[in-house]
Amino acid sequence: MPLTKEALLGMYRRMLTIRHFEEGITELSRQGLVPGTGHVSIGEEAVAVGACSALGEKDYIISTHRAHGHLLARGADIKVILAEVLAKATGCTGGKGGSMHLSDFNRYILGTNGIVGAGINIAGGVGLAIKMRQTGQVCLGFFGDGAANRGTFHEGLNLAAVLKVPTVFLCTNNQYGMSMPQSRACANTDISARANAYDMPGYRVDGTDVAAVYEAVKSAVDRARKGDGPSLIEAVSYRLRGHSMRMDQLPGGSDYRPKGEVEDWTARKDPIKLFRQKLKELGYLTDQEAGQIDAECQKLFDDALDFAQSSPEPGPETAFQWVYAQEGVK
Ligand SMILES: Cc1ncc(C[n+]2csc(CCOP(=O)(O)OP(=O)(O)O)c2C)c(N)n1
Ligand SMILES: [Mg+2]
Repeated sequence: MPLTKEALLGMYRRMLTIRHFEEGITELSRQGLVPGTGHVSIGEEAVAVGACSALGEKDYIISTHRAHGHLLARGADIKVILAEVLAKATGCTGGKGGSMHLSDFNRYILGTNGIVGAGINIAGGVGLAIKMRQTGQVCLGFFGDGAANRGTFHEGLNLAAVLKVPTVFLCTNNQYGMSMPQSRACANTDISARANAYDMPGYRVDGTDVAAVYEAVKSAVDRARKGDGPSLIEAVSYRLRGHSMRMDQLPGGSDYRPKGEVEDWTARKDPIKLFRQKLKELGYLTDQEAGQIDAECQKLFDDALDFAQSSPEPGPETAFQWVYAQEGVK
């Protein structure tokens, strides 16, 4: 069924919310207000929103170090996420995890992970738990092109296929792993082609086209829910910012990219610009409405910032909290 006007506008709004959030924290990081670092997904918003829009309410996601977009696309509370990025006690892990350790169990977001490639296997394991419990859910595991070169990729996909678990493996190929171009790290840059080795469907989609991502993920989710096993999707996009906010602040921090490459992708393939254009062509959006949505999404960030900045820092008494499981506490 084609997406309705309301669904498409909702997706546009979520993409813009992610963009404002990540532009906002980039500025905060420049001002020294973000402890540690963080990895923004500017240019990759169509992957997060297209994929999460194809999930049912109770489907799980597992994510990576570059996760704000996935959390926001899945409906996590922007205030709680921003508070965590700013290491405040009101954040989702009480301000102790920061940008790379986000979760929202009420929204079936089981966590993000700074260990590249580790989430692939967790997503397969969650799929196995779903299958054993027979709950009819699906688990979507996000990972990057760099992660696809770790051994966990082979182990995770092979076992998931053997056990026929309801997991969708979604690789965001943003064409870089830190400063390493994918073309120098992969003999065959088509990651989706590896699906053949695991006897599962593989799809390669334009990751700057939110509807294309949605369609591919939807068919993989439908297949998983029917009990037909996992799929591999590769969403080809581009990281419009540096590897991390901190790396971008270093002199020459993005010198590893060919001159003009970022500018070219920004001009031609910014997923938000492309989607706005498409919505206008469909007659679903005017310039005035686009301006209004933009202001509303900016306000979501501004309100979240007020909340986070007026929140306390975690107290020293919380340092050992959640280190070990407590009896009777889930
Ligand atoms: C096991 C492991 N090795 C190396 C690192 C350092 N590291 C952090 S992010 C990253 C690049 C990951 O690239 P990719 O999977 O393409 O994700 P992207 O950053 O492009 O979103 C690396 C090597 C790490 N965190 N974990
Ligand atoms: Mg990458």
